[in-house]
Amino acid sequence: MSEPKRGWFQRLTQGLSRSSKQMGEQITSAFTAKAPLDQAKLDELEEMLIEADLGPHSAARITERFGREKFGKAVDEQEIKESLAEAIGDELSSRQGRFDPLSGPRPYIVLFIGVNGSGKTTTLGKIAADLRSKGAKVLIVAGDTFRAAAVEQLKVWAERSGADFMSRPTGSDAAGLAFDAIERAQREAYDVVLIDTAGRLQNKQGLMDELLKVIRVIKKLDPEAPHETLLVLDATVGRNALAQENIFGNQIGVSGIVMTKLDGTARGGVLVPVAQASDSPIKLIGVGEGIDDLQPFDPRAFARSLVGLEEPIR
Ligand SMILES: Nc1nc2c(ncn2[C@@H]2O[C@H](COP(=O)(O)OP(=O)(O)O)[C@@H](O)[C@H]2O)c(=O)[nH]1
Ligand SMILES: [Mg+2]
Repeated sequence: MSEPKRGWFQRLTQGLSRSSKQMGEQITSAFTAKAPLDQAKLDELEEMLIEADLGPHSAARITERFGREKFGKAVDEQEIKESLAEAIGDELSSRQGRFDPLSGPRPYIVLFIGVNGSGKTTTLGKIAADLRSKGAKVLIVAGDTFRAAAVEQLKVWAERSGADFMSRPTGSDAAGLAFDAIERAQREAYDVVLIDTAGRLQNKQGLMDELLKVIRVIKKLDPEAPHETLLVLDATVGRNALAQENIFGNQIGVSGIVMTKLDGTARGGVLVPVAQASDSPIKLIGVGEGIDDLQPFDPRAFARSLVGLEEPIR
C-alpha cells in the first residue's frame, strides 16, 4: 500500500465520478459565459462546496482564496477546476499519512476499528492481499466474534489472499483471541498481524470498553503495539463520519483514517472536514469493492479527481 498501483489515478477518477459529475455539472451551469467573476458567482461556488460536504470552514476559505485570485476576471470552467483543485489540495496537504507496515517492527500489529458496515473487514482483506502479493507473512485475526457471518467473510479474504487465519466460536472473548494471535505471530515470525474488530455491541460504551480491552491485552505482549490503529469511516454516511471520528478518536486513539466507499457518494468532499477535524492523518481511501480499489491517500490527486480533472499533477 506504500506504492500506488498501475492505473490508480483512473480508478480514483472513476471512483470519485459521482462526486465530480455533480460538481462538474454545477460548475458548468454556473460559469457558462466567460463573464467576470462577481460576488453572486462566488456565493454560488461556496454553496456548491457546502453541498458537496466540504464543510462550511473549508468552503469559505476556498471561496475566499478563489475570489482573491480571480475576482473581476473572466474565468472558464477549466480554470475554475484547476483553482479549486489546488485550493482543496492545499486544505488537505498536511493531512496525509503513510500506511507502510513492512517498514515497521515485526510483527507489525494493525487494529481495524469503526462502526458496523464501515468497511473494516473489506479493507483488512484488501490490505492482506496487497501484503501477500509482496511476499509478506500475514496473520488475519477475526476479532469480530459477535457475528458468525463476519468470521466467514474474513475467512474468504484470508483464503483468497493466502494469509493465515485465526478465529474463535461466536461470542468468544476477542481480547483472548488477540492475545493468542500475537503470541503465535511472535513465535512464528509473522511480518504483519491484521486484527478485525466488532463494530457493534450492546451499546456504544460496551464497544469502546471491548476495544480498550483488546488494546490492553495486545500491549501485554508488545508495549509498542498496536503499531497502527486504523479507523475505518464510510464516506456515504456524510457528516456522520465526523461524529464517528470524534468518538473513536477520543476514546480509543487512532493512528490513521481509512475513508471507504468514496465511489458510493456524490459527496466525497466529506473527506475534507473529516481530515481537518481529526488528529490523525488520512492514510488510505476506498474507491470500490475490488482488491485494487484501496489506495494510499494522495491529497493533490484526490482534489483533482474530486473536481473532475483528468490528469494527475506531478
Ligand atoms: N463501493 C464500495 N463498497 C465498499 C468499499 N469498502 C467496503 N465496501 C462494502 O461495504 C460493505 C460493508 O463492508 P464490511 O467490510 O463488511 O464492513 P465492516 O462491517 O466494517 O466490516 C461490503 O459490502 C463491502 O463490500 C468501498 O470502498 N467501495
Ligand atoms: Mg466486519
